[in-house]
Amino acid sequence: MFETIAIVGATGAVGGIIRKLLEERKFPHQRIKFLASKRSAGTKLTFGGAEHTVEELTPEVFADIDLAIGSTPDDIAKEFVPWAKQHGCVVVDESGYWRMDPNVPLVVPEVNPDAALAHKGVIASPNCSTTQMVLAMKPLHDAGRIRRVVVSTYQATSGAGVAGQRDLESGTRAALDGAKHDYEAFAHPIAFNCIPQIGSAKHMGYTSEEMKMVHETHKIFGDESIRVCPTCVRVPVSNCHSESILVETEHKISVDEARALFAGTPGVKVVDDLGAGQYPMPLDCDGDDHTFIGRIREDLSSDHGLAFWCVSDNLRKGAATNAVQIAELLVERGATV
Ligand code: 2RA
Repeated sequence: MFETIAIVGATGAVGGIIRKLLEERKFPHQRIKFLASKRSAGTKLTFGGAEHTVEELTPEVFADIDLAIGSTPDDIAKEFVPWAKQHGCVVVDESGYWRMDPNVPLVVPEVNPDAALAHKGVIASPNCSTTQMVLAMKPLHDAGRIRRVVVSTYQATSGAGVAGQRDLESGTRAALDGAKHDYEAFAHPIAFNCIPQIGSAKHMGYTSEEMKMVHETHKIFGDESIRVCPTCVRVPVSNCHSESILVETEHKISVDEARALFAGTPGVKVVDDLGAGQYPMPLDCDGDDHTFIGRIREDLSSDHGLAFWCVSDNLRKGAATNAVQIAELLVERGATV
């Protein structure tokens, strides 16, 4: 068990969900601390029926913390993780900063749990768009070895933070009223629109968000031969990312086999009855820790291809839930120091 645990970025949207999950899932601990920037220090939060005061994130605060779960911007994670490590505190980090560091395992507990056990003080949780995709890929890769993935994402505004969700609401209201709206989180209107750019231009016409899906998938599966072609799009949805995924496997997997494989995968729920209008949709998956899969069908354009639709709550499994599951894994496997 970790005696003293902490949430870094405790006042943010994901930090709030981490707090709720630790409480709901009765994460074992004796003491808990809530850390945030100087600006948010002093905020009162409730946990386990008691009121807690948020403390400022400083190097010294880690002196008596055994496990920290961090959800902060990359520049903050770059700074605080070495402070924690110096004090022997294990960090599960939700930011993008440490994910591709060769000394830091990148973990989705249902996919590569063993990687977490080899940690050197820091374990990273993947980007939300990668997490739900690799969870869906895992049973197919085990059964038929995935060679190629073509994925198009339909990413919710919550992926751009609370300001993104605010932009969707106020931008939609303004558009309906014929009023002008200055967007905070997006470079283009998100109301009644789709924006085919998430992140910055990065590599050969692909964005940083798209290249995360490529590199993080390779790292999680430990297999750089899987070819990934992503297109990431921001859509006017408040929460839950959707993905249209096409995989090509070395050994053919039928639709029935795929449905059974998905149904037997922890963390996955199949909702797949086109005739009855049943398939995963963001509004139905909001607040749920599962990754939902539907529209499972054979690829009409190749012999070993399988197409499906995948929806997951990007703030939960795509962020908070995955981080808490990593921490639970460390406790279960006794890898607490
Ligand atoms: C997004 N994936 O949706 C990002 C958040 N990490 O913008």
